[in-house]
Amino acid sequence: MTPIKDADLDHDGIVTAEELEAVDQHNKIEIQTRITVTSFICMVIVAAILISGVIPEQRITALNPLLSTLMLAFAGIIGAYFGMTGWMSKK
Ligand SMILES: [Ca+2]
Repeated sequence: MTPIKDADLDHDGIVTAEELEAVDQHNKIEIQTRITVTSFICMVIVAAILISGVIPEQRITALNPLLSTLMLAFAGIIGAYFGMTGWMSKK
């Protein structure tokens, strides 16, 4: 999970258009993977905080619509990632 910084993949001193395109594609997928992993970690952290009892139940009830939307957004990011990678591997 590391972006490529040096676009000269075969180390011949010349950066071709194909190498640039390959590095761009790789870095794009890496960033999407990071966003997805971060979304999953945030989902787990939010769920853990809600279960832990640190926040009073009244506040959780008041924030219910916001929390539902947040969890749905995280799940949407994760679902879109898997859908997109599956679709891209078929291409
Ligand atoms: Ca090269």
